[in-house]
Amino acid sequence: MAKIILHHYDSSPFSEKVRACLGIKRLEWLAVEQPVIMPKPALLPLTGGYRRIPVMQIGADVWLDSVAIVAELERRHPASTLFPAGTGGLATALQYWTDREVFQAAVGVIFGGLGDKVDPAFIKDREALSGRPFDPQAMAGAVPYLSDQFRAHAALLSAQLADGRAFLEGAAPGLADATAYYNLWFVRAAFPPAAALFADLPHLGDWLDRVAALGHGTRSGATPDEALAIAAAHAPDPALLAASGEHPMLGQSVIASATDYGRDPVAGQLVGASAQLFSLARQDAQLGTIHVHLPRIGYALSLAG
Ligand SMILES: N[C@@H](CCC(=O)N[C@@H](CS)C(=O)NCC(=O)O)C(=O)O
Repeated sequence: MAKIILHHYDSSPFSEKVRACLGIKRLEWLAVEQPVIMPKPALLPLTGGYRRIPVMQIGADVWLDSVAIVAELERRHPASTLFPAGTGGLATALQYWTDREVFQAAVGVIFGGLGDKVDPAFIKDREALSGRPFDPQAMAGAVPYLSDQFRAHAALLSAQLADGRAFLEGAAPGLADATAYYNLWFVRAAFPPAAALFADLPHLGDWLDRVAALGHGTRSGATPDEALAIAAAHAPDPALLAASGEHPMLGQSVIASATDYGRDPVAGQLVGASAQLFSLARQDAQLGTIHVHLPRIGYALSLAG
């Protein structure tokens, strides 16, 4: 059976969410290091243009976005469930809090704090990614407000842990922990002074240690070229297609793109659509047919041409 390949980089916070889920499930996986900024010549042939990280690949099937990745991990490896309290819908929805509101506060706190220490090439790249100015020195002005926001978000986690539970949903860890964890991990790793924002909140430090101790599963490495060769050697698995409900564009050539940032379009034939997932079939000159799976929430579909 083809192995789980995670295209990531170590400092990527959304990848840390996925790595924590791999840890909860104690899975074996191959890490492929991708660049932090464009160009990404060994990623785009797999995704069809999507540049964000993380991306999961299994054979010639590719999942975009951490939300689709963790859902697929749960579907194929239900043991050590990511939903220990049976809260699949709620824990999934929780990601739209952490991945947007909390993440944006973390970015401001980190890069506003770093100010003129941020690499100009990174700034230029992130401006292209967001289509907006990315100015760490200007962000510095918003740091007091964003620090306040970040602490208030973190205090919600502290409140959830107040009864002494080990993890957010009780005795066992799950997606709620992985997704609530990664922004605090990001702040601690990328701009340690800002960790003071939440260091005194009751229960939080012990919980962070417990989530970190879950680890990342069993990680080994592969090169980008090896990952591309694996895609070329496989055909997509039809059993993985988003189970078809009705969608007016099924069977047609479509373009999918994120609606927040990193909107680079992915073109393909819509071959599957479930309540939460789209599956697109695309042809790559070197790799052959690739199926790209992406979340419905936060991605817009339009007819090609
Ligand atoms: N909604 C996406 C967001 C992914 C995202 O913003 N990833 C960051 C890295 S953690 C990114 O791609 N930054 C630009 C880049 O790495 O090229 C997800 O959950 O995967």
